Amino acid sequence: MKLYWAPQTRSARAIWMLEEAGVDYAIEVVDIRNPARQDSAEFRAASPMRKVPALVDGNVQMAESAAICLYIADRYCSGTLAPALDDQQRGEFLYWLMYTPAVIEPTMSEKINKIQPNLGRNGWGDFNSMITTLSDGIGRGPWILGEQFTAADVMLGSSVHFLQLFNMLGDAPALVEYVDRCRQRPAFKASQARET
Ligand SMILES: N[C@@H](CCC(=O)N[C@@H](CS)C(=O)NCC(=O)O)C(=O)O
Repeated sequence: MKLYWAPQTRSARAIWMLEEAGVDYAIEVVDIRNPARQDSAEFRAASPMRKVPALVDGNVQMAESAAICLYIADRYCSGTLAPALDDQQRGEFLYWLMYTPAVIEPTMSEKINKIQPNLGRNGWGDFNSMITTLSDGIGRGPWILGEQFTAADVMLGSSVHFLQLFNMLGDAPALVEYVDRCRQRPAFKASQARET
């Protein structure tokens, strides 16, 4: 398995997920900050938008961190890092897995760029509702589905990690405790060990 990765990006999520899954992988660094870079044909096939992370696993070529996390969980750890297809927690798992790209990231972007949310037109609510909904969802935890850590926690945990790094978390004790728990995981530490 090959992971296309760059430091200080969302591709840390994919390493975290691969480490949780315990599968072997190789890393290929993409120099995303160089606009003149020459991407390989394989990378462009896996990631048509030329963004990291991207994953190649045999004939499987794909990008998008949430999709990669779901792929790894279903393909290699079904029943542990993802509820099985017939598990009644599957729907809730998918909701939270998608919460990062569908709700957290758009609302973060609006807040950073001081864009007034258009609640009626846009599909992601507003930043404060996003934080409250996530805090309520995590509740007492320890993980978003309760006792079982899943790929949804990789996506949410990395998002809360970024929120805190960007000083955007505010007064959200449940999220501060949650991200502290995430940071204690050996797989999270392995993903951060590669950052420079
Ligand atoms: N929705 C994508 C976002 C990926 C993304 O934006 N990656 C950034 C780094 S964090 C990137 O590769 N930027 C380089 C570029 O756009 O050329 C995901 O979650 O994987």
